[in-house]
Amino acid sequence: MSEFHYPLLGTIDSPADLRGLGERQLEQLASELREFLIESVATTGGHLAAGLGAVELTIALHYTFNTPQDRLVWDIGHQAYPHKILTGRRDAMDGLRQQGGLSGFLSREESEYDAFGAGHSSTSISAALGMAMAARQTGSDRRAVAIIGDGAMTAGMAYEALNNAGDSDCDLLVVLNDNEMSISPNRGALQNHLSRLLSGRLYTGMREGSKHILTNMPGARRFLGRWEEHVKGMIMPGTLFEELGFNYIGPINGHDLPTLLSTLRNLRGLHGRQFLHVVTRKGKGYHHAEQDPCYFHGVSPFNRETGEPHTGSSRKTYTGVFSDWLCDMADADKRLVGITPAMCEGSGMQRFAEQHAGRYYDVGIAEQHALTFAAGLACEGQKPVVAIYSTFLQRAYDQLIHDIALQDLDVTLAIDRAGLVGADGATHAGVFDISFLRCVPNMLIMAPADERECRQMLSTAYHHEGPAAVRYPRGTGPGVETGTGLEPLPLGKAAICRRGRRIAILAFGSVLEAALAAADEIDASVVNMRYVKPLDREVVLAMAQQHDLLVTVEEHAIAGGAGSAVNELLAAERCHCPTINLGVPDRFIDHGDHAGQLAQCGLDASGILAAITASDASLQTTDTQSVTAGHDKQENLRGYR
Ligand SMILES: Cc1ncc(C[n+]2csc(CCOP(=O)(O)OP(=O)(O)O)c2C)c(N)n1
Repeated sequence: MSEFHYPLLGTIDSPADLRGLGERQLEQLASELREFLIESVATTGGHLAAGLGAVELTIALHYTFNTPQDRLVWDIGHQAYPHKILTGRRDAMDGLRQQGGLSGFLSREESEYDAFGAGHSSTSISAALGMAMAARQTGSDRRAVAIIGDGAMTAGMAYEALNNAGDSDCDLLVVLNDNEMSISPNRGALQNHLSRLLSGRLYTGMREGSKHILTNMPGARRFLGRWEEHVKGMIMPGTLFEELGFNYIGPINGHDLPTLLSTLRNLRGLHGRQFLHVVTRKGKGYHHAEQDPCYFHGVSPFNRETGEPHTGSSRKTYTGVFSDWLCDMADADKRLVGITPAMCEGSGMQRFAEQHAGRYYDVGIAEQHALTFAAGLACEGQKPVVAIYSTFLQRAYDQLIHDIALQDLDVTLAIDRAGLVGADGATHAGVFDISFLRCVPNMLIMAPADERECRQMLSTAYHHEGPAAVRYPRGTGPGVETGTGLEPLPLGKAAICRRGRRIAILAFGSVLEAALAAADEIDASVVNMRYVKPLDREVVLAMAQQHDLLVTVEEHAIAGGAGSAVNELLAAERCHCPTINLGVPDRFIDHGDHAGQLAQCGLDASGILAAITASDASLQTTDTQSVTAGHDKQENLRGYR
């Protein structure tokens, strides 16, 4: 970092340094911070637009609150790069989202200023409330502040927390950072409410009402006097947040530092539950991001001047395969409806949304609701397709069991980002879905090995009457043409890809290519299993009978995964073929490049080969139960049977 470019920012190694600056210097700091952020993300890639919008808010919060003693709980964490830069991580930003470098989200392990780890949405108010109550229990005067976006405010969990807080006697500040955007424009009645607040219609003539309310708040008279001098916004009765037991303050301009500082300073002195509505512009200060905040929400490395990405694969991603299939199937079947919990772009639903606006639902960051909403549609004969990331499906587990599977409702789950997800890291890893789906009765679960199979499996899931899931990985596959057909695959049938000797590899989904490469070296048989549920029993049992060693491979947690399903089948059939399960070991895998993550887990060709060689050698000397190991590759060698 050049001190020439960043004369002030270069002196800030902690919020204490920041608090040593005079208020007049903060504008310059904001402009340096913004420049640094753009330069940094242009090089590393990552989340940009939200951080740009939160620059002044971040400075004002650290300036006013005594962090890390006071707790700042950022929601999701994608907007927290300015916070990282101001809290001692400035010089580490060049390793952002890379192996061994800074996380793209928030991590308690990474910094004492990250009061709460995050990556998933809408947890901040609950966590900050917990901290506020803990402070009360222990007699501490530390403050707890949740900073949450209008997108994150669409999730039920945020209201569960407000509802709980509204009935407690905690000191809690919730800052709503409202930029009218989720990843795409925010939707729903809440956004309409916020827009009405912004338009000013609601607060005309309410000044007197506010004063009346404030006289009943401790210290409020003094606060009102001081605050009104600086702030154009005001405390209004009648907002949703007032009804939930908070004092609503705002809306105020989140790029106006003097206003932010005086408001926050006053709020820090107030007890009770405060709700500050701050209005910001997503992408603020970088022309390209202001023009297209949706694209600049999360980007790969780009040219600063033009805003164009440096690299881009021309190959179709699995998301692209889903996108084409969805439009084609929607053309063929008028009953199809598409649902996304606020991930239109990420899930590849833009074209569908344009072409079939009447059958497209962005339900907000509301995964639980998305599934039960789909269940309701299915009850009435519609054919819902829910596009959802594996990691976010975790939020909707009871809805899947109780509302969909138990009633055997016809819902298709298009599960994107299944597997390790590279730079997004542990918070976003999709490595648990097989475990939590396959124990649910009525589920059909498939994992494609290439793009063509992905399309076929989506059709299979769609035509299957009942809940069905296709889990496909982030990024591109081997590059197989998908074709244009909409026919289903035969149900529950695996495909034998290679006949070899002694060893059979049962590959589930994306790992097939690596399994084939490993098998070539040792002349092993390879099966593309295709279905996790129902398993192709015949093929598994035949492979077990014809070989000395079975090897299951999947880009998923070993615990409870597809390999476990094979183990269960073999045990039930009293089939004693030695088996090893390769997959993601029992620990969280940090961010980094995807190929590196696979190698770390022993899921590339050489890792698979190494695991087999190690097991095969042990087979000569022992017929016992386990292979112990020190590092990840060997941890995969779980249990001979
Ligand atoms: C449970 C969950 N679902 C979806 C996401 C993906 N996601 C990340 S940021 C984001 C939009 C957040 O919007 P907002 O809170 O308004 O923040 P902004 O980016 O506008 O500052 C979404 C949907 C997530 N992180 N967690």
